[in-house]
Amino acid sequence: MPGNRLSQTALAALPADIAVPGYDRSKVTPGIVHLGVGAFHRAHQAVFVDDCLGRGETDWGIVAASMRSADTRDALAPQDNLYTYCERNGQTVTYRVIGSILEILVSPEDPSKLIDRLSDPRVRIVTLTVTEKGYLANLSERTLLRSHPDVRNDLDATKAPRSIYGVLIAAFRRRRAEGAVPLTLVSCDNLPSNGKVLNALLVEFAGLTDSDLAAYIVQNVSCPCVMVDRIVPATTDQDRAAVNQALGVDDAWPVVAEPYFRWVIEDHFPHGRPELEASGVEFVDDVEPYEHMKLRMLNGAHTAIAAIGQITGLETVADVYADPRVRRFIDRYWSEIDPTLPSHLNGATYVGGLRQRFANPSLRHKAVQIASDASQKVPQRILSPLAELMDQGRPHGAVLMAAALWICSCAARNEQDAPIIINDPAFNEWPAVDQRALSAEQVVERFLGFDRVFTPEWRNKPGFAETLASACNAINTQGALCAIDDII
Ligand code: CS2
Repeated sequence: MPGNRLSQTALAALPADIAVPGYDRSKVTPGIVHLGVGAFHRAHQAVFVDDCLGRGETDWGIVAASMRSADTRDALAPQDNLYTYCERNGQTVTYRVIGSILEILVSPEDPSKLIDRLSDPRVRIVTLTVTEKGYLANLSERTLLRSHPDVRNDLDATKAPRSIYGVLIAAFRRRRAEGAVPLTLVSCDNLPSNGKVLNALLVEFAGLTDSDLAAYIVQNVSCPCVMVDRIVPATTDQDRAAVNQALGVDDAWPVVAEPYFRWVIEDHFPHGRPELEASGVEFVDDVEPYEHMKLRMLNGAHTAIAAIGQITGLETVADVYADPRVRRFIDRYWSEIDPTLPSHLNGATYVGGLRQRFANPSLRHKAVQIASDASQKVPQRILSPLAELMDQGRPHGAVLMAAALWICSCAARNEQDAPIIINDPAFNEWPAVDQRALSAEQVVERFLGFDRVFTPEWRNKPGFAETLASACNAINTQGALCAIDDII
């Protein structure tokens, strides 16, 4: 019966169908520092690194760091940083204990410890999953939010760093002084051209205080772009109970994911990398086409589905997607997006897969989770293909409707009159709009002034505000599910 904790010594007694690390973890040395140790990292990159360690590449262990809370460290440290990766596809469930994370640090507790690890000459790669907001940037313009308190704090060398820039810059300074190879930085966040964006922001940050270091980064630091794909819902208490039942010991924080994954990486690793190909990771010259396809097809549709869930009160992606009106609408959405994608990628096969992935009822991927930080997701997922479609005079009714759904999902109450939970700090900093007290035209006018989402070009597009307001009006008067059906 569960009661004991998962740990290195508990591994030998786990049931035979639970896969465990087949390598000697005490011989693994750190080669990667990961910033942002959330569920996605633990169900994606850390699993493939675990494969590499199992194949004998023992110099690529991960030192993971949280840039904010101590939760993951507190859950995993008592279990030797082991955790269960649970893969769910309908009724089929598999469990595997992952051993690739050697240590977890909590940056705010002691940033100097993280800088020590980042300066370790054995470490050659830094991967990041800090989410869109972790870049402290105006992402449409690829510029730093220079007045953000964390940026201002980190520009002052006498203060303990808080952001990714503060710790990375301190590490680069040390590595350069000590003659260690520069790090390769791999952003695994859902941003278009993630590597280029990270590089530009880091150089901008360095240039504000140390132009020599900025030049060193430009010349020496490789930031390959990557596309990551795997649906990883937040772990629930039910998930924990099921995992603990299967293991016979307690794992305080397992991760649950779908079987599907993709990791496409530009192969620019001047200081070495693990042989991830053997796990199905793809190395290519140019990631942009893959990234476009995934961000616009999967993430764009996800954001639209999440908004429908927020407005209607339907809880999960599978719940929303079970409605035939939503499936028709999302099919239309994908067919509108398709002409914006590179023709050499097989969009039809990807869409076929997405239909199954969104319908997977065993994942319980909550709308509120995907809707979090939506103001930082909508520009690259929805508005940028929308702008292309409008400029090219192509059909775009469903994509425009997705933008309207997001606006209507930022209301105080849903169609069931229950409060809508909005986890979006950037949005919450913006003056509140009481959607019930205003007309759709007035609401849209206010939203078009939210320039972290709508750049000035949107305000100048003839007829755009009116069409968007009429879509919002349809959602508010007919209900979201009828309004999306109406445009088909
Ligand atoms: C989701 C993504 O929460 C979100 O914004 O759209 O996390 C999505 O599940 C992954 O990108 C799938 O690869």
